Amino acid sequence: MAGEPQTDCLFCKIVSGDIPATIVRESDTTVAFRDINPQAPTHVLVIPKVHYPDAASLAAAEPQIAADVLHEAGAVAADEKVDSTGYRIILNTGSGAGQTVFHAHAHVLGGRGLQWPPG
Ligand code: DGP
Repeated sequence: MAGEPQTDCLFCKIVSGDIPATIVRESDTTVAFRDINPQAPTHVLVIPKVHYPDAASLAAAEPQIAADVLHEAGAVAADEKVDSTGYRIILNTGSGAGQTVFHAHAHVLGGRGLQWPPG
């Protein structure tokens, strides 16, 4: 069923605690944890607890939870004190755009200069 945990999904296993992660925030609907391969001094992933393959499908099915992900991304930036210097929220969508884990997630990157356009 839509939104249900997937047995082969890495991020569902982080939500369930079967795979450890450095969790920095948690809400009723989201978990935020440090990326295993950080690309900036702050690099945190915010994921919904429900399983949808990308941000667009999450937003279509569960718009409030998609809003919760964005709210938590902003809260992470404030916790990490990168909100005053600027930070980036990234929603890679599709393998052609670099998405490698097909459970919706927002990257929160900050703590260094960020170029535009991104690569
Ligand atoms: P994306 O390329 O947008 O699908 O981002 C997936 C991110 O997930 C990537 O930056 C690396 C991160 N990642 C992959 N496996 C793990 C893991 O087991 N633990 C943590 N904390 N992050 C992971």
